[in-house]
Amino acid sequence: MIVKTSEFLISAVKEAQWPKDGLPEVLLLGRSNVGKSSFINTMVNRKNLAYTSSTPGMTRMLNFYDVNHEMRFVDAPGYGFQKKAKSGYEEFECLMQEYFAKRENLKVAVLLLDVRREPNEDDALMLEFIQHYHIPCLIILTKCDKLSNNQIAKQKKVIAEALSFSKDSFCLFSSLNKTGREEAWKAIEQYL
Ligand SMILES: Nc1nc2c(ncn2[C@@H]2O[C@H](COP(=O)(O)OP(=O)(O)O)[C@@H](O)[C@H]2O)c(=O)[nH]1
Ligand SMILES: [Mg+2]
Repeated sequence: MIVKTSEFLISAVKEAQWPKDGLPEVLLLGRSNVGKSSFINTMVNRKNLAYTSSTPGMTRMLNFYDVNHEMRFVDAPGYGFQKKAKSGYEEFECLMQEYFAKRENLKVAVLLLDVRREPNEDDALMLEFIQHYHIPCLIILTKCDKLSNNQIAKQKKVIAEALSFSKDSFCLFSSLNKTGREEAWKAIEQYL
């Protein structure tokens, strides 16, 4: 994908605010701080299109970003902080269920995982959730700049086993040095 234009559209708190057209959407999912906003910025070659924040859990909305008037990235709230506030978790679940169940624009879910971490229960649940709705799922391992190639190879195994997912289908990504950007675009474009 050659990105010519990118723009923030809306932070939607309810379905009525979702864009009304047929453009394909790529949903980004992952624990707070995994690098979702940085991923969007890297993919569209912008520094601050998506807001990178150190205060997770502040948003209960879907952020829509247009790319080339051809497709959209949809940034979901990070998960993994909800246990502290049950009501927050239910809100997250409702929001995601509504989007998954109703949104015909949704073409692929991109699950971001920190390459350094073993996936936890939340990650496994998120993957089950995606599979339950029969949405194609791409797994991107973020922050690859933090590990050596050797360590990355080991982590790929650990993560694949934890999620029963093929390690060969992982995209390795770094927003810091932009590795994996082309590969991630190629993987995403297959679904658009
Ligand atoms: N070293 C490194 N840091 C990253 C990378 N991606 C994100 N970060 C940092 O991780 C933190 C959280 O990133 P952010 O994109 O806001 O995560 P989000 O909560 O999933 O949207 C920020 O301090 C980013 O600068 C990466 O690929 N490499
Ligand atoms: Mg973010």
